[in-house]
Amino acid sequence: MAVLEELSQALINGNASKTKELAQKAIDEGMAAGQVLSEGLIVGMNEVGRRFKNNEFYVPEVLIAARAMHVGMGVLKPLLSEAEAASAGTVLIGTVKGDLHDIGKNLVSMMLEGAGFNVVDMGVDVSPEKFLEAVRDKKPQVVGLSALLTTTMPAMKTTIEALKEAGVRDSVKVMIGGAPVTQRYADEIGADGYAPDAASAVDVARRLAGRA
Ligand code: B1M
Repeated sequence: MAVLEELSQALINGNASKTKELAQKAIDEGMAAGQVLSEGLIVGMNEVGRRFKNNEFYVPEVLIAARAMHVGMGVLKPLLSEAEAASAGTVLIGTVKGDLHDIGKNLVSMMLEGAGFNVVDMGVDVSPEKFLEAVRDKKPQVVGLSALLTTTMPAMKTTIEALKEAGVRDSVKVMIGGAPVTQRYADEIGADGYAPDAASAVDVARRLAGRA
């Protein structure tokens, strides 16, 4: 089995030490960190998502796979960040209030860092007030909002409204994403950009930060 396929399988099996070992092996074999991420770890995580959806996997298996993903990402992160040293701008990113999903958001953060952005990661379950406070404090060019639940998508709208009410909406661009989110929803709530995946998030952030 090729190393990336083995890597995906180790992640699906939730074997964190094997995931770490294989991610390192792929790098040692000369593969680029971005390729190991997209063709190894993300492929594995997508399969985990598919099995969860079909009730072949339950929450514990998903959490164990998520831990393996985290460990694998630990190997790649410094290499992705090394790719471009100069800052392309600051992106403030977080998963919106009520939502605890962070795997996709972490991938987006890593890809942005790899593309030279200074990323301020606010974590999960971030309230509109916390986003507002951080916008005032960190003065980012772009604010990235992630949501994985249809029930938490409205928090994206509330966050944009909080920025508007505080008079800082015009000082930042807002980019949104997450599995249930669409371009149509972005237009509806007045976001400046939408990205369906981590790679396009980099292009959108570059455009919004005026670096495209
Ligand atoms: Co949850 N979960 N989950 N879950 N979970 C989903 C999202 C779900 C679709 C599963 C299902 O039912 N089929 C479903 C949502 C249904 C809906 O609302 N439509 C769901 C549910 C219902 C729940 C709970 C309510 C379950 C329960 O408790 N009954 C609960 C909610 C907890 C909460 O948040 N309050 C819950 C909990 C969990 C776990 C904790 C077990 C775990 C999260 C662990 C973690 O994140 N640390 C989990 C997971 C892992 C999933 C699935 C299986 C995988 C999500 C994931 O990580 N995908 C998911 C099923 C699925 O997606 N098939 C599911 C991989 C990741 C790389 O993709 O996050 O889409 P994604 O990110 C992509 C793009 O969307 C995009 O780029 C990323 C990389 O390409 N992107 C952005 C993401 N953010 C972006 C931001 C951007 C731009 C692009 O700009 C800022």
